[in-house]
Amino acid sequence: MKIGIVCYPTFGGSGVVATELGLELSKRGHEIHFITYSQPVRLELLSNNVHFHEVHVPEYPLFHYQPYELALSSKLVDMVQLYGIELLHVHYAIPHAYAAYMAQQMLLEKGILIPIVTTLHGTDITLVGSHPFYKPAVTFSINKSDAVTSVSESLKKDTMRLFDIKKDIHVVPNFIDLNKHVNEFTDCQRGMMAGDDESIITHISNMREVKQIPDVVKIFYNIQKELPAKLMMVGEGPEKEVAENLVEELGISDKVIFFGNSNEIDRILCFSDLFLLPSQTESFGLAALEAMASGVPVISTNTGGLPEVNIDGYSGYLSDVNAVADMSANAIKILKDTETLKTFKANAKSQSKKFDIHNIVPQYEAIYEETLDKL
Ligand code: GMT
Repeated sequence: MKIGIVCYPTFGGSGVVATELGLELSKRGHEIHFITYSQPVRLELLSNNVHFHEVHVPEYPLFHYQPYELALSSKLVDMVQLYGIELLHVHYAIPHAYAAYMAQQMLLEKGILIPIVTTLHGTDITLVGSHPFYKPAVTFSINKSDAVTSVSESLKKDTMRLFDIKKDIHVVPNFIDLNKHVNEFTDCQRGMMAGDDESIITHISNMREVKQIPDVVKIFYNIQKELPAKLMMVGEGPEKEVAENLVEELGISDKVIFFGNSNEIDRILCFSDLFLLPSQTESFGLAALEAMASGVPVISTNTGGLPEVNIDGYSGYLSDVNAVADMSANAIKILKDTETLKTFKANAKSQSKKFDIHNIVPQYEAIYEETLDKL
């Protein structure tokens, strides 16, 4: 199939999933066209089967806001015609599903029928999408998509509860390429980051408010009072400064490393002992799955899709949002005993196998085929 993928090209989970999906589909013989405003961060290699088409939004002083949806829908129309793309898979409803629908209508005028598969990722539904400003457009775009998928059962329920949805929503969980998470480094160069007796705790996110960044620091503060430890903070976002200030205030600057955005997530996870994800909400928690695939147990909240990914008392622990004391106690429970840590690490790895890319990508292929057959 010739598939056009529209996504946010950033470090955010939806962009990562879209990119990894495109790359795997290309390995399975499909021709993939990424159409977005810059080359997706995890898309390092372009090939015969993987193309990238940049959406330019010309600056015009009359426009207070430059119209990205308009530029995207025009680009979709052009690329579909030029490359004979047969199906559009858009990740994140806003504004991608909306722009794709406009492109579909323009192409129809030219006698070309192109189906749209929309994947809902979370914040497009739970945070931004349900805002009264966007709700009518999001509801319309979802209902007009030819097929709709969501990354967890929990997100499907939220979508049905928050919007007037007439479509069936297929749950296709996020996935992981386990081969990429084989730890290649004999000692992961762990010695560069921490002493032999120190546990390494990691948090990776785009550091927005929903990630409860102060809770990450507070949990670590409690841990390091009980056992020697270092905290690796990976990512960039508005709450990073809040975390830096809190770290300073708590007097633990020598124990916390801020990495910024990184393309070496596998390497950082390789030397990590525990992953913290105390989010307010999380439709899936791809970062937690990536940690587990590297054999890193997860201390997370029990909201959204997290209980579908992290199993309480097995691959890590789940607590209520803001339950800092509980999350700290659970973290210490795992870390303070070598045998317990070893068991949780093995369990985390084993749980991640449920989300093996080779089992999940065929589910998308089946949806594409079914959608094309219905035309
Ligand atoms: O959570 C983020 O920081 C990025 C965000 C996004 O919109 O790309 O992630 C959402 O989609 C990911 C991929 O499906 C999920 O793993 C995340 O749980 C989800 N984030 C939230 O629901 C807050």
